[in-house]
Parts: sequence; C-alpha cells; structure tokens
Amino acid sequence: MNRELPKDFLWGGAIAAHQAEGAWNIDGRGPSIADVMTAGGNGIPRKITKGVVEGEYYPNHEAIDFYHRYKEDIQLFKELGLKCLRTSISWSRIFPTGQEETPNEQGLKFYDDLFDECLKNGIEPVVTLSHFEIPYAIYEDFGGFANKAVIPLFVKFAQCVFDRYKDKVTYWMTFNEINNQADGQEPVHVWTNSAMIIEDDQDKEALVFQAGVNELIASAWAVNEGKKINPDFQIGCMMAYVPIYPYSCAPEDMIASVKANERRFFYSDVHVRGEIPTYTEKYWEQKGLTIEISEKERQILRQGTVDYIGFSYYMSGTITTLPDVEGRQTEDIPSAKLVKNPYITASDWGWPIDPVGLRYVLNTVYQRYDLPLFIVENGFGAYDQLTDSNEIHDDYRINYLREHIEQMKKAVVEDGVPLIGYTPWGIIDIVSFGSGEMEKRYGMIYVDKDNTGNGTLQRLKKDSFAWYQQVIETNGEQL
Ligand code: BGP
Repeated sequence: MNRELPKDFLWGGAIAAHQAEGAWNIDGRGPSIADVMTAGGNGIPRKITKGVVEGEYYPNHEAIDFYHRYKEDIQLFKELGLKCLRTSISWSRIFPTGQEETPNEQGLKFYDDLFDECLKNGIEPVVTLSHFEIPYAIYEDFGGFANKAVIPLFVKFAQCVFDRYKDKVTYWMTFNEINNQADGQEPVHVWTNSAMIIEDDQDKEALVFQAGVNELIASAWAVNEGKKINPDFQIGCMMAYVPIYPYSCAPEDMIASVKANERRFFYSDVHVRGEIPTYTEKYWEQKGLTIEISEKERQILRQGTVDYIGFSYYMSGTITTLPDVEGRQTEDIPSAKLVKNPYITASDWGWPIDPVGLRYVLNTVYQRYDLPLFIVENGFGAYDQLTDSNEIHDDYRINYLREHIEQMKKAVVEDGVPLIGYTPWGIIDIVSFGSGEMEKRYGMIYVDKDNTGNGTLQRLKKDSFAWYQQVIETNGEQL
C-alpha cells in the first residue's frame, strides 16, 4: 500500500494581508475594518472603534511590514522549501472605499509584484479574497454585509482581481472562515467578514445570519464570474472546522453535538450544494428569524458552488446536556453546555490540542461533500522565548505540528481522503486576529515586535524552521 503523500502535495505556509502587510495608509490604500481593531491581549478583548481614534494602538497599522519586506521574507520561504504561500488581498488596497469605479493601480501593482516574486522563487500564491477585512467605508456607509448593497461591491472587487491575476493565481478562496462570525465586546459587534456594529436593541442572531447569507450569495456570484474569466481557476470556500464532540453517550448529547455541528456545516452545505439546508430553514422558523433571500439569489447559490473545501483546524470542542457537568451555556441549543474535554490538554490561550480531531474532520467533511480538501490553517500560538544567542527552541510547536501532520497523513494514505495541501498558519509571526497580540506567535520565523508595537522587526529562524524544511524535503516522511 502506498504510504506516502502525493508527489505534488502543496506544502506551504499561510498569512493574511491585514495581519502581515502593515502599510495601512500608503499608496492609495483606504482604511479597512482591521485598521480600527485595537490590540487586546492578556485577557483584554479587542474592540472595533468608530474610526481611527487618536492615542489608541492599532497593531494592524504596521503589522510586520510585509508590504515592504516581502522580498526578504520570500527568500526565507524559499529556503524553507515552500511550494505555495497562502495570503489574502486587502480589498481596500484595491478599492479604498469599496465603491470606486476604477481600482487603485498602486494596490494592484503591489500584488502583481508580490505574486511575481513568489512565482520567481517556485512558490505558488494561494489567495483569499476577503480575510476578515472589508473597507471601513463599507461599514460606515452600509453597515457591513447585513446590507445587500454590499454584495455587488464584493463581486466587482472579485472580478477585478480575478482578471488582473488570472495568469498568476490558480487556487482562490472567497471568504476566510465565513462561519466564524466572531463576537466583539460592548457595544456588541461582529467583525470578521461581516463587519457590523450591532447595538443592544438589535437582533444579533438575525443580523449575523443575514450577513452570512449575503456573503454566501456574494461568494457564489464571485465563483460564477471567476469561472468566466478563467475556467481553470480552482475556487474554494474557507471554513473554520471545530468538531463538537458529545461529552457522553447519553443520546441527548449526541443530538446536541449534531445541532452544534450544523451551525458550522450550514455554510459549507450552501457553498457546496448551492441550497439553504432544511435544518437551517427550520431553525429560522422556530426562532422567528426573517432572513431575506430572493429566488434570483437562490439561483445564484445553485450556480456558484465551489471546487474544493479550504479549512482551518486548530481544535475540537465538547458539548453536553448532563446537568452535573460544569460548562458554558450555549446560546442556541437548549440546555446544552460547552465543556472541557477531559482527554486532551489546551494551549496558553485555552485552545484544546486534538490532533486526532484533524483526521476526524478530514474524513467527516470528505464523506459529506466528496470534494478535494485543503488544510489552509493549522498552527500553535505560543509565547516564544528568545535565548541570549537569539535562538528560539519551539519544541512545543514542532510537537503540535508533527502530531497534526501524522493524523493528516493517516487520513490521506489510510482513509483515502484527497488533500490538495497543507499551509500551517502563521508561517512567520504576525498579528493575532483574536487578541491583537504579536506575542501569540505561530511562526517558524520569529519577528522582533512585542504587544505594544516595540521592536526592530528583525526576522530570526526558530528551531521549527529547520524541522519543517526537512518535512517538506522528505514529502512528510521525516517528522
Ligand atoms: C483564524 C484566522 C486567522 C488566524 C487564526 C489564529 O481564525 O483565520 O486569521 O488569526 O485564526 O487565530 P489568532 O490569531 O486569534 O490566534
């Protein structure tokens, strides 16, 4: 039996525009929702400010200055042996307010130069259209994706970059973690791709579902347009899969697990099957949610289904209805609580560490959709210590990645799951999305910058750099 990964397996690394580029207000770029997200950290949540507020520190303004340093970084990626680099295009670098008739040529040129530099070094760009950022003006003028007027604006952006880079990029994804409608804090707001500030008297669940449906329509429409521009494009969705296990074999725990997983599967069901699933229509009915979707929009969904499923995997979750187990009450599944899994440990940020869960997701998702999969995020955020001789001994990160790659290989060579590639998250240290911290480090390349923005931005190779180089060189044999 062949126990190896395919020879053309796309070993790579992942970053995102708003977490790496910086250069937030130069060469014609307009502010994005990421530019008004303050730093959090040490348990303090990030918040979206209304506009850029004097005196606040915004970590995404400079990030790691990838915009000016990408050639140096790509030399390091080449040394690693990367076959692909996943990144995103900053929408407001192309259309500063999202509403211009003509795109910003300086923005388009930056990505031309970036993709050319990648290709020159044997690295294939894998591109996400919207990675948790939309032009801030779209939030100000339309209130974010809950407003259907934003759908054609996104499609115009997609058409522009599909056409501009049609000979440089094959693998695309539309919305990063479209199912991860991350909550902000007071005032309640939802950022990620929806970019909304929801006031207390508004129905959050209805707005989040409406924004999600509008994004799904925008995604399908973009897929359609992309295929007209280049029929060879491979356009995927991008999901955050966090499998929710039943805490016990009590049948009610199984049902709670099914319902919890439906909250995520809803999005990929629409991306892949082109229909709103019955279980979601029923949920909206039971909760009295009025979600607007016209017959024409349903037709767009049917025509714009995806070619593959990109997804992030970091952790699994656990749910129970048993009364005597401590946990956090879920908002939408009656008498169900999210609880700790007693069989696994967690990171410093409380993210459960469950490599076997990756094999479970690969099998479950492939069996559900029968499409190729692409792991476009998997990584271990940790506090790294710099030694006096500028070394970083990140064995914990090597162990986390090794265990996940072992399970990924089982899914491919033992279970027969077709997997396009693996791009560990934060191939280089970048700004954490959830906490805004630089010190929640994922990279195999260290960047000298701390949570308050101080540092030289010098790049250093961690121990995991040489380890991953070996993994790629041996196509996953040497772990
Ligand atoms: C995913 C996002 C990435 C990245 C990752 C790690 O949800 O797609 O952008 O941020 O999470 O999360 P964090 O940076 O909060 O540790």
